[in-house]
Amino acid sequence: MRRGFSFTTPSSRDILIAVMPEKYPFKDIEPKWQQWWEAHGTYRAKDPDQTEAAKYYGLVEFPYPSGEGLHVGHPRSYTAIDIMTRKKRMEGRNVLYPMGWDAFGLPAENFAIKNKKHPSEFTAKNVANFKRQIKLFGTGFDWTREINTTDPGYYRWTQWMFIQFFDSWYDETTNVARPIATLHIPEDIETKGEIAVREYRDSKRLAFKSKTTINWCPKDKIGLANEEAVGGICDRCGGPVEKRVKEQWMLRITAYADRLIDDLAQVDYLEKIKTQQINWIGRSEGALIKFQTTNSKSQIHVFTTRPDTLFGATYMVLAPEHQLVAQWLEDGTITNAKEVKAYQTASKKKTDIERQENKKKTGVQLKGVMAVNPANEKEIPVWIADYVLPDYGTGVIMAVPAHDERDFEFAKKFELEIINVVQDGGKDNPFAGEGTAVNSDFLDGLETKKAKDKMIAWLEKNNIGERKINFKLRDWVFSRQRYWGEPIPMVHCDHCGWVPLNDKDLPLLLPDVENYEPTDTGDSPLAAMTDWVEVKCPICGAEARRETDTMPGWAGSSWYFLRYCDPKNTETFASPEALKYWMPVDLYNGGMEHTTLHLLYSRFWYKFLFDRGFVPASCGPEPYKVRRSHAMILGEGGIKMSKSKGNVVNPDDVIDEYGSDVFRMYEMFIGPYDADAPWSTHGIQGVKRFLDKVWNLGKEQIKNEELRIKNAGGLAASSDVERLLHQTIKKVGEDIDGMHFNTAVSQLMILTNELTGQEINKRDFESYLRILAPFAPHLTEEMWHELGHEDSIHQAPWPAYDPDKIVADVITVAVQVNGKVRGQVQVAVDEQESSVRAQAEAEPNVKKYLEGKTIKKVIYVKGKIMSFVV
Ligand code: ANZ
Ligand code: ZN
Repeated sequence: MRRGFSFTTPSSRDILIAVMPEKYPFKDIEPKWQQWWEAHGTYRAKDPDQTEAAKYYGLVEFPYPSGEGLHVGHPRSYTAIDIMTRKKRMEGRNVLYPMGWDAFGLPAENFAIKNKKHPSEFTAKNVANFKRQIKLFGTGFDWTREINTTDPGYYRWTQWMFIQFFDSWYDETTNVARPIATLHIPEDIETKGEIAVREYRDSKRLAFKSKTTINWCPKDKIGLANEEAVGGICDRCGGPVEKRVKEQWMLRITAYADRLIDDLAQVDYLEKIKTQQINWIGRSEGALIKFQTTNSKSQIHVFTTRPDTLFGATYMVLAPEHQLVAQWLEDGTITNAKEVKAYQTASKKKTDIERQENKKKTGVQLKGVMAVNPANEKEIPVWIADYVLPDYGTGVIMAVPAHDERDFEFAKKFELEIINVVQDGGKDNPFAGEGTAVNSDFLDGLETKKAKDKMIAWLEKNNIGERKINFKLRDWVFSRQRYWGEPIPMVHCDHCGWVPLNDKDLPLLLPDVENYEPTDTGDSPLAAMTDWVEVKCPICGAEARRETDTMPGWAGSSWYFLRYCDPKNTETFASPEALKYWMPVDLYNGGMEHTTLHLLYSRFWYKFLFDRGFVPASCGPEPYKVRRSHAMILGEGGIKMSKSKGNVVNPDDVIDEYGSDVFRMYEMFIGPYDADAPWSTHGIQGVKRFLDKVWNLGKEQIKNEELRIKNAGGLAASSDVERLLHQTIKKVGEDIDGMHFNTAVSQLMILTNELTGQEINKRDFESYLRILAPFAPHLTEEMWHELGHEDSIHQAPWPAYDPDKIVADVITVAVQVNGKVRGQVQVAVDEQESSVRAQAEAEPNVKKYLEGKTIKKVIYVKGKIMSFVV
């Protein structure tokens, strides 16, 4: 292997090299240092008992190891957080920057179905490829902490955590999850006997079975969470989603809805991330109102955000699939059954989005039943219409056509009564949203907010309604009828109901099956494995059956950041000591596409573990202190990279041609970190030239034999260069902390140009290398060792800048009042106008001329004159 430089007696060849600019020889250098770092454990995080240093935990979302390998978009965030964690390490922090694999998922399963091979085979191959690629990037991950969600040593804990959810209920009075054993059983339930008690407990658990209408993809044969079926379109295949009723495991994330909103105040997330989370949770304040019905004993409950408009409710609308409709069809209350059933069938075929748009208002009145408006005792008709969704609020609305647009259109079409109950006085908008209540008896004259409160008080007093907060957030469907997921560690016994496995029986391994195909009945392939399914009940020993659903793809990623803290622990998912030291995560980077699902799920999961004391209280209630988001790298010309467009840039090719340091540096230089940026061959060549320049600059400095004997305080470079160096140390440091990587790189380019051809002392040259090191770790490591160091540059201290050496040049600005010079002020060259003005106004002589006068006009000629007209 060729050495980068040589301090031995120069041969004629060396002299030649010294005068001819070289290309940065990345092929020799980069693999060498990658191996060296691995052998020396350069990026290994120390366990808390091995260090006194403060920690820094940087995290990037771990990838799903797909068959395609990494995309040039992946290393953008890996490199960004790599740079930040490298700087923290140089600042003396004990850094944890880990990587792993979120490896359960559909592609591996589809591969298994197609090839009749175990999905783990495919997964292992992809993981190896991803790892090879990531190592090429030179990212400083601590590979000794690598995790894989499909590893039984990992999913054992995912299963254990599921059992803890099952073993918990949510105490709303204290707002924490508690062991189910602490749940108070009401007396009337107690007296009903054991089964009633069990059902009561089961109804309160945080993991519970529930019959729900689920989104069913007929093509993938899989139940989807609401968030995977947005707009009625399957997230996986893009096909239409149907509704099906199925018994599924659910996690009660809704119990945490308020805390998931409120605790956002404690964390530093991008504002758009907070907004998306808040909107997804969708908190609405209003009231639950109970309407009596004629010809039926049933009441109709509605959720409304506008209880103040109750006097204007002239009809009601149920979602076609509402349970009351089925009940009334069955008991014969409904007299136009045929028409009603036809409408139900038709609406099943529409997606949620189509239903909400409901361009042509459709609906059918339920003949044979009327509702009674509790405010004025008027009988009002009851309809079904698909603009009312079954899974929001109570699935029923009180229609107030005067103040709700959709109700208005519906009422117009079907000639239903419209009563105006809010008047804002404007004649252009007689149907106001908010304003003063009218035609509303005891509410008349009140503004909306007061009217709402008064109505709610009235409802509560008369026992016909109550204040109610409603959320868009649904409980988390935690069942999949697929093979390649964590088996749910539950057994159903006819005597004991749902029983969790004992700890000693974990992990419950995913058994080998012959056929990976889901069944047409919707059950997972595990259901066909009689031997596996039939077990003895862990409590009573009777014949029982295992759960055959597996966990959803989001399970393993909901707590992986905890496992990195202590990945090899076999006694617990992570020791309290490790958690106390490492948690919370200092910086978490990931895609905006994970804001509403993964981020919400993992915050919920963490809060639950925190409530139950499995995460020490000192870690705090939030897992991530800071959340940032990277943007996309687009194809050349700004179009999204995609296989079909043939514009996908493969990182392997880029590294082969330019090396890792150029690749890393280019990805940081490509544009502001939070903005999408197009890949550019021209751009990467510019960065390549820059690193060649750095290489030659370094070579010259090192060639200078004197450098070796110059001590740190020796010959100083010119003061201009020195100022620029210190300014650069400051700017690069601040830019890294603020994630302005592109401007840090430009500043390094400016400095490199300035240094080229200059004689620099060793100390300054080393400072230069050290601030470059996070961006170009290989090149700088090579030079660092050539300078005689034996330790890694990545463990050398981050250089400090000298504030005295970076003072910007000062200029004098004349201050005029009404055209006459009255004074002058000294300001920095790039001083902001507002600051110059403040200093000018404070100048004692100027102040005399301004006092007691009104400034009519201010003109600033940058760097020259500040002129006031009074
Ligand atoms: C009466 C009313 C009068 C309403 C008025 C609005 C305006 P957000 O803010 O999104 O929570 N609603 C309730 N459940 C529904 C369902 N399942 N499908 C469709 N619409 C439903 O919206 C709450 C409002 O959405 C509720 O308040 C209800 O209409 C409607 F001038 O009740 B409102
Ligand atoms: Zn049993």
